[in-house]
Order: sequence, then C-alpha cells, then structure tokens
Amino acid sequence: MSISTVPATTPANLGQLVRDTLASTPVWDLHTHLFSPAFGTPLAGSAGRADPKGLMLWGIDELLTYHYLVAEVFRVVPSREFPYDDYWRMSLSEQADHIWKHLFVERTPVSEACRGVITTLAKLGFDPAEKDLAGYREWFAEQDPDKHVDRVMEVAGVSQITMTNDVFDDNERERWLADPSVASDSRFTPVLRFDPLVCDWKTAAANLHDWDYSVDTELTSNCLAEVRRFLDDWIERSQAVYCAVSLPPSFHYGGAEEMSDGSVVFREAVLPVLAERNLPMALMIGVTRGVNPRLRMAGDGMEKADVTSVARLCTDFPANRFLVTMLSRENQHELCIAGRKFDNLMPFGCWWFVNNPSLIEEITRMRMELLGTSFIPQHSDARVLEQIVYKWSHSREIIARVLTDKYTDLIAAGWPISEDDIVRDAKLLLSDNFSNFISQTRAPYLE
Ligand code: HDL
Ligand code: ZN
Repeated sequence: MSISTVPATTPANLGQLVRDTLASTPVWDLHTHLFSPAFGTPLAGSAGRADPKGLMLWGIDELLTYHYLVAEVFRVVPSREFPYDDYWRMSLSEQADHIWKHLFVERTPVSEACRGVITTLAKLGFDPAEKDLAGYREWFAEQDPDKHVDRVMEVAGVSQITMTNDVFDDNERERWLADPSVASDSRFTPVLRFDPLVCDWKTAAANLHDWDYSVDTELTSNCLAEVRRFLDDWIERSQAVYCAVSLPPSFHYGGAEEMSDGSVVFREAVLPVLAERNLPMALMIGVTRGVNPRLRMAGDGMEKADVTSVARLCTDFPANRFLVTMLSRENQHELCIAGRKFDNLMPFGCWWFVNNPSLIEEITRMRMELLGTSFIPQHSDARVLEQIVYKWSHSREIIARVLTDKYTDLIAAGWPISEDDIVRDAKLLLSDNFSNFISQTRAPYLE
C-alpha cells in the first residue's frame, strides 16, 4: 500500500465549479404555498381574467406585501402611529407603496425578506438601482401568468413546485370540488394539508360532519373509520405525494397510551392511512399561531418544541416515513441526531424564522457534518411565485459554500473530488433525496 504524498486531485477553482453545478442543478421545491394559474390569479396580467379570491399570487405588489415584510414595516411605522386597521383598509398597491417607502426608500433594505425582493427584480432583468416601482408594476401587468410561471421557474432553476393544498380552506376546497382537474398542471405537485385534524379536532369534526362524514367529537372506532375515509377520499382526489401538518411547540406524542385527540387521530387514522398508501407525513413543528392576531398572517410566532415526540413517532410507526422541519434554531441539533437514529426520518429545510443566511449556513453545516448528504437542505416556503427566484438564489450560494468547505477538508485528507461527485451530490441535495424519499417502497417486512 503506497502512502500518498501528493495531495488529492482538486478540480481547478473548486468553489466556482460547485457554485456553477448547484446553479445548474434543477430543484424540486418540496414545500411552497404556490398554486398553478388554474387556481385563479388576483392579478390578471395579460391573460385578462382577474379572480379576486384566486390562489396564485404573483407580481411586485404581492412580493412587497409578503407577510414577512408586513411584520417588518410595523417596526418602522408602529401601530400607535399607523393603526393596524388603517393598514388593512388600504388596497394591495397602497400597502405595497407603504412598505416600499418605509423599508426600501427611507431605510436600507438589509433584511433577508427585503433583499429577496431586490434579488428577484435583478434576476428578472430589472436594474434595482432605478427603484422604479411604477415601472415594475407596469411590466408585471403585461405578463401572461401561465408563461410567467415557466419563466420564473427557469430563472429560479426550479423544475417542480410542490403546493400546500389545505383541505380545510373553504376557497381552495371548493375549487377542488368544482373541478377535479384543477391540479392537472404538471409543474405543480399536490400535497394534502390538514392541520385542524390533528391540532383542533373539535373544529375538524364539525367540518367533516358538514361534509357528510359520520363523525362526532368522541373518537369512537366508527368515527375514526370515517376520518380514514375522509383522508382516503382527499388523497385520491388530490393525488398528493405526501401529507402535511404544522404543529405547535406544545405538540407531544407520548406513545400508544397517549389519549389526546390529536394523538388518537394521528395514531388511529392519519398514520395508518399513510402507511397503507405508502405516503410520507410532513411534520412542521414549533409554530405558535396568532401571537399578534392584529398582524393577521404575519402574526405567528415560535417556540422550541419536543423532538422526543418525533423520535417516538418514528419508533412506533416504522411503516411510516416522516419529513420533519422545525422552527426553532435550538431544535436543529436534536433533529439531526434523531435523523441519525431513524432512517424513516428525513430532516428538511430551514423553515421560516430560520430561513436566514446566518442560520441556513449554521444548520446546513451541522446537518452535513452529522448526516452527510442524506438530508434535504432547503425548501422555499414561497407564497408569491417570484419568491422562488431569491429564495433559491440565496440558498444555493450558502449550500455551495458549505459543500466547497467539506470538499476542501476531504481533499486535504487525501480524498479526490471529481466533477461527477459534485454533480451527484448537488442532485441529491436539491431533488433526489426528496424524490427518492417519497417514492421509497414500503419495507417488505412491514407488509
Ligand atoms: O405553516 C406553514 O406552512 C408556514 O410556512 C406558514 O405558511 C407561514 O405563514 C409561512 O409562510 N412561512 O414561511
Ligand atoms: Zn409553509
């Protein structure tokens, strides 16, 4: 055996090669709140069909009134000067003008959500230095929404967008019932979301009853059978590739003896149906809804949550697969360690309040050091179509930085890194880990 004295081969300009490879590797964006044009667009664009309750949000006014920026503008113009209700009474473009004035023109837009708007404008071909909001508005109004989706996905390097289809949202549910083909746009993948089923059983029971499922608030075996039928009906209708819930910091799963409504619905209805259908369950844990309700969608907060409940679910339900993301920075290390213990657990994304460069870098480094390339580093959580441009541009930069450092350490240890290695790893991180996880066949021993 020869002891090598020559450093392993390093592609010339490794960092640039990693950046270019990530930039050219298509992303499957596994969690967004985006919708295809078939779900209606409040901004008509050149297509000429404005649907005020439409779900496909796009354009500069939606970008500027993203709830992250609503929260930020109230820090600059506080509600004691400009009451919440006065803001909510404004039109969308008036709200956008207010945010543009106070967060972009009169202050430096250094926050991640502000910088995102600028990155998006630049990558769509504008010169942000012109600060020409009227001109941006004019351009967007001339776009055909459907063609605009293609362009934005192309610029963002996103090949597949996964939606969040909330069956308890009346507006969305009615669209599904009115037109079962509403989600036939191949660029968009359905996901069934049902937070109330696990987080607010009383409300969910009332809804299911209204929808002709024979349920009542007592979780009898007949009632649970009807919850399973409801899930089967909607998984079939939506063709969801996974199901999802967001859970509060107080979420606790204590095992078979846990009798809270949420745990019983999880254990006796949700997880058996998903195991039967071989669909993953996404758990998005740590959100405290409505800590400031006057901010409406911008009013949610977060707290540290309980990772042992995740570990117990992975233990008790080996036939199920769990996609898990957590809102608290303090939960990330524990989640990584749980990922090392359970191969039916896939940690994913830097969600919402940890979706900032400093935390994305910290979390991605920790995950790569503990999990290698067997995790999903990011999702966009985009609510406005064009946000995928900045969210993926900013995240690709950080993932490239981390990957380059890890390659450099390996090369220093004598392990060569080839261009093929980089291509393979980029594909795993940006799409294959997700597509493989959702398409994993059920373990034969669990049949
Ligand atoms: O529950 C969720 O999926 C969260 O992502 C919320 O939608 C939140 O409002 C959000 O958009 N975060 O980025
Ligand atoms: Zn989300």
